[in-house]
Amino acid sequence: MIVPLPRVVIPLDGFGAPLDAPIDEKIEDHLAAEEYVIETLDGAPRLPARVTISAGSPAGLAHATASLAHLARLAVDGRYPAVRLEDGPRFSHRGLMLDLARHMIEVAVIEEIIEVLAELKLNRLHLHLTDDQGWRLEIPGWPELTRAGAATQVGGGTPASGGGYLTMADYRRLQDYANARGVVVIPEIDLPGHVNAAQVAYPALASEGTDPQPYEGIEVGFSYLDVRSPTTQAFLTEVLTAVAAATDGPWIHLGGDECLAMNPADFAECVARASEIVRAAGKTPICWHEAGRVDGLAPGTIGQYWNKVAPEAAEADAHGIDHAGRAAGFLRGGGTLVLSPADAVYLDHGVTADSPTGQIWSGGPIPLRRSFEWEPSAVLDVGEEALLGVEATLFTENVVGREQVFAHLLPRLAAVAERAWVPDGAATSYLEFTSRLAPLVRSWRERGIPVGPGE
Ligand code: TNX
Repeated sequence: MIVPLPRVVIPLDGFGAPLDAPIDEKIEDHLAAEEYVIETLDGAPRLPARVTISAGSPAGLAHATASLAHLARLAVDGRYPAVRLEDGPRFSHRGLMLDLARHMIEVAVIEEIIEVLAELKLNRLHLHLTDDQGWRLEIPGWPELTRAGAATQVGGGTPASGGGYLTMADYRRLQDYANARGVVVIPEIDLPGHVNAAQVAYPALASEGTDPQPYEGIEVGFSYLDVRSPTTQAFLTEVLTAVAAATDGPWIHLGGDECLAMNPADFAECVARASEIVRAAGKTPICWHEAGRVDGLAPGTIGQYWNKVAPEAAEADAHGIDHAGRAAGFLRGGGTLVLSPADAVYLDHGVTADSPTGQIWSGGPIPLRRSFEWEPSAVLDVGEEALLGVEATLFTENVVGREQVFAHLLPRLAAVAERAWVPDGAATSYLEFTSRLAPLVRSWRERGIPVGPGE
């Protein structure tokens, strides 16, 4: 069978339709938006061979089409397996975060990644666009952000190889490309920490007496906005409003992570204000889980949890952070949670201990099996209704260029897609998963898509 595993698979009695059989598509009201049904039966001798697809919306039809392509890889003698699939997702948010800030990822490569997302029925692309080492989105009225702020990257930027950014036209084109494949883009402007590149562009964003310098290292947590600077106030309003206006989807990610040098009251004031600006612009804010302690967050702000599958207690954390407690803060404000447990879905980690580009900070390398064998409802002590979904991340301090990007993503992203789509009760064995994955890995390789190690 295919990846992710469909909810119901019914073998049909008879031959499967030939791969060139016509496909009948229809939208049916009784199905939820992302649900679909496929039948691949050759009606011979009474009826002509055909494949039928019904779905609750165009998104469901796109999932059905992806499933049909997977089924075609299981063909014998030029025929689909004869099956009826009845399918739909566990979670509505099934995503991948790409870090363009530490190292820019070319638009053409992002488009290739979007194809893979659609193939795995992942429907959110979160772009981490700003960090200490680079600012990667053109903002009207703030030209220095992408002039000075985009010239750097981890390990040294030059005009030929380093930095870079998305113009507003690139951002438009990427969203069109994603929308056409059922993927919603979520931009992240990381604040009030991770702002060194913005401060190099506009030093008035930093506290008086500091002199921001371009940063190409990989330490985190040192920079923060001066919440009392009038430039910061204008920056928050104008940048977030411009990003909201340029974004089709309903979400804007505000970061809120690893802000270790700012005093907690200023942090709270800044994040709360940013969340209100996003809400006033008609969007729903998302923040990394540390921001869950902020009382004034806009109602409905979504939290993204990045600590481990088994949350570290405050006493065990280097900065005394109660990770699960912070995440719970979003639920009190009427929000939900996206789960990105680092030791399962942080795909910047190596697959094996000897990976030259892999991180290990969450406790070691992350083999495919680790990305597959975890249960979302067991991470935090919250009910299923509190979980919006699951998102893999690819931070790029050490991951550079198409080859390394894909080698980190694949095949582990398929395991994350499985956790985001398939209900726990249907969880299957790792061995069974790898047998479903094999034809897809073969197909990626045939299409020239780099795939990393599987174990
Ligand atoms: C943590 S988890 C980060 C990033 C790093 C990443 C490296 C989180 C919200 N922030 O700043 O790039 O680890 O794995």
